[in-house]
Amino acid sequence: QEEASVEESNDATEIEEIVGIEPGSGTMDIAQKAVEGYDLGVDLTSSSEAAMLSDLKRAIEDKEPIVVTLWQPHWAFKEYDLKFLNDPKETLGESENIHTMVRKGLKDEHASAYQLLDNFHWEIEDMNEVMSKAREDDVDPREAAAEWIENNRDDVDSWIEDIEPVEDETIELAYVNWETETASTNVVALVLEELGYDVELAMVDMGIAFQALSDGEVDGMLIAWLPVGAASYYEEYKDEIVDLGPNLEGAQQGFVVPEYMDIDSIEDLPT
Ligand code: PBE
Repeated sequence: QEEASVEESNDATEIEEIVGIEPGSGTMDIAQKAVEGYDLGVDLTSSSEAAMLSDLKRAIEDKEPIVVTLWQPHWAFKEYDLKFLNDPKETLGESENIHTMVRKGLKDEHASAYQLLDNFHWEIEDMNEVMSKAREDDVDPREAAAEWIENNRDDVDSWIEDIEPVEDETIELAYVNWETETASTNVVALVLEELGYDVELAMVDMGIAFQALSDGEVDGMLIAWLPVGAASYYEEYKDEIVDLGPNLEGAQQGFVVPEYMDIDSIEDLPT
């Protein structure tokens, strides 16, 4: 009996939808392009990171087939046995870097903040540590970030050495309510506070973040996955913002399925 149900769960022809995340995300933009590029006969449904993760959890508990849009770093890969579907057309961002971007004029107006944002650079394991901390110990992201800073003082010191502390200056960072971006933004916010800044965090949609940065309404953001994920937004706004380059390298986005599913490639999905 067990075998029969496993058999069933492996059947990719049962797949009718790909469970996506927030409309307007880079992820949904490239997922839509992949659905078109591979001519898939499935619906790409939008939801949210949290709703996608609870659909994934439920499917795994029931050993049902499911395809989600997901990315690495993410604690989901630690918690479940998951695999990225191969993406031979390379539409989904197999090797992504997360870029730091600031508004024009920041360098002149808040040189220390600019310097820190330019210096900020960490590894996949670091981001995973902050995300997992927040999840497993159920602490708020600021506390998880503070703990990471405590445990990684040398890294933080290398970012801030030679930077002049400030007084009575405010920096506003835009971010999107995704666990990856929440982790990095909270770490940087705390280090800016160490330098003496008042830091305001604006949680917005990705399109709004790009627009606010290009209008100079916020000072910086750490959310753009490139060269693929945020490419549409980046193309639209790149002349009005300053790209400081990657703060993390080797991230990945794609269509992800539980290991028990018997498919390996996007090309195995129904067309
Ligand atoms: N994400 C999470 C975001 C960035 C990180 C992959 C969902 C996106 O670019 O849409």
